[in-house]
Amino acid sequence: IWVGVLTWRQSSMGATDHVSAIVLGRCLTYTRNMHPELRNQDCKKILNTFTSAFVSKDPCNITKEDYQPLIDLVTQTVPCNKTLFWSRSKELAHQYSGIQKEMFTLEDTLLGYIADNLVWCGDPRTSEVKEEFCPYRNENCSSTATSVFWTVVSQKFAESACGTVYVMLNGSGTTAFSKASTFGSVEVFNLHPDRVHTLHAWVMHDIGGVERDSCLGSSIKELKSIVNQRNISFFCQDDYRPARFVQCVRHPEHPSCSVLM
Ligand code: AVW
Repeated sequence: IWVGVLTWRQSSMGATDHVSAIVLGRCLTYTRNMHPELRNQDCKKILNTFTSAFVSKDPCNITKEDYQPLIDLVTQTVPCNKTLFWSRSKELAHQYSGIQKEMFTLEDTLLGYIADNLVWCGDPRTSEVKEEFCPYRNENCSSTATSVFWTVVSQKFAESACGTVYVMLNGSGTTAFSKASTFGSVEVFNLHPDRVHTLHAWVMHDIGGVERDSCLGSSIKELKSIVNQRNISFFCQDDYRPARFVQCVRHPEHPSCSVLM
């Protein structure tokens, strides 16, 4: 049934070729190889539930409810104190969680893993995954299949977090914290204060790059105030050493990478 979905072509608008095959393959890799404790998950069913959320629908008006069956189907618990959010720091966050294997970014969970970096959508005129292209998200097309997916899974990821949670932020961009980001608009507001007692922020700076923002900057003050208002404690650390050492792999000679620093 899903063979028809395999005919995606790379397009100027950036739809991913072979989304269904990739999703199925990643699901099998994750549940059979990386996390055998999830080996009972039915990857074909996960794929069908995933595609049902958006096929035959207007690619600009996907709703959170469209993805609810997928969210209900795939339940995975991340251990307390092991959740790592990120904003503008995806690559480093993934490198860090790839080494510190007990930490989970969203993309280290099954739902995040199957969709990482893919672009997909449907078309009301067919029951197949759309070929050629997917519309970009903009003011006339605010709820794309891809963007709504990340909002929904991010919300669920934050809701189920517990203990101390962590966020890796980028101090080399304009602002380390942005209220417009998924972290700032979805995840922060879906932490449950009865389960999450502390948010720990790591503001990382590119080695040899500019330091535009830091724990002392106004964007982090804003984050602290939002978090404290929600009765969650807040701590911030610039250039958290274990993550800095990951950056040091590419810059071993930099002074900040010396053990004496
Ligand atoms: P951003 P956000 N693959 O760097 O705080 C493709 O400003 O907004 O960080 N696209 C993705 C993925 C992914 N794996 N993840 C998010 N996106 C989209 C999820 C999404 O629309 C994680 F748990 C997002 O707004 C992080 O804690 C944008 O790409 C948090 O959300 C990345 O923008 C990162 O989102």
